[in-house]
Amino acid sequence: MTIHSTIETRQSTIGNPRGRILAFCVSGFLCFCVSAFAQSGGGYTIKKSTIDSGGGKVSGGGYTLNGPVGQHDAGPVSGGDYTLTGGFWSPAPAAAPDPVTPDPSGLGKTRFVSFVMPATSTAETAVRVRLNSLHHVVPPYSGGPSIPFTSLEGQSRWVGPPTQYVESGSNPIPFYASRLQCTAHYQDWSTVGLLHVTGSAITPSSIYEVENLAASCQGSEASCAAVSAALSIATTRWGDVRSPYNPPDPSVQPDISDVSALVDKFRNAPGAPIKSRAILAGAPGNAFGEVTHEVLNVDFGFSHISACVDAFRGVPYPYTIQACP
Ligand SMILES: [Ca+2]
Repeated sequence: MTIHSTIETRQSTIGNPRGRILAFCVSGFLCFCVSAFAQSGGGYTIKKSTIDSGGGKVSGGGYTLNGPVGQHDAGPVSGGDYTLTGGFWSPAPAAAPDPVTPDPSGLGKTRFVSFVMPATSTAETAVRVRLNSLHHVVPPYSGGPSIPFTSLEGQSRWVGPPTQYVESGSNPIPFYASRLQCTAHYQDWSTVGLLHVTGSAITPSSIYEVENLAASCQGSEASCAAVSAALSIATTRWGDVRSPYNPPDPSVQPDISDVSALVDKFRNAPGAPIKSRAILAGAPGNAFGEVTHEVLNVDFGFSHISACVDAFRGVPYPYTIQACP
């Protein structure tokens, strides 16, 4: 005959009128009750203590008792969308930071995702970009197949340190941009505001989710529960820099108005798209077509107009995504 039971004992403290008793009887045959009475006498004090683990098999006569005693693992345990904080004295779980919020312009971009960093706390956080849906082009490019990136879907990248740039030498409106990287980067983002993020993993016709992770996640980002709600951001079709945008518009883009918008940007005309929307070409010689510091730091060039004209002709997106180790 085998009887299973679990006994959990609690603290005993001076000042606590009586100790706690907790006993579970799994079988109907035997009930164990363990009492911990208040300890007092003389000048002695018994402080908080736990009984951890220490269970095992006890046999006698025809009986066997398998009994785990006390609790074993206190603290947070995560799985799927759930977090269990276990134990009598486990530490309080770290609060999730505030989420990033949408770019108030509401306008899509081809090679950037833009969002507003929360200004509510100066605590360090890291910003994760999940690659949910990559380069699913509808309708397809007329000049050839799109590069499939589906094998990278589900991966994440991290937002690197922000740098301030200007729209052009003659129009020094400042903006912040960051590049994606493979490792988490923690900092105080409270003064950044609107942030434009680029990288080889930001491709046209894609969907991303952006999350903000508390500093307590450092080193255990994959299982950490102190994560904000996610903001979903979609990129527009290759070369699509001015409304109408696909998506949500189902039309083939870019059209002639997109090419015209980039000519306006080249001329610094009023109403031209901002850099994060207008930049299409990557750094010369960069195999992944990365939009580097070098590209962001110079005035808008003709290479981006040329890329838009190619896209207008139906030429597919030419760049690939750099893998992380
Ligand atoms: Ca357009």
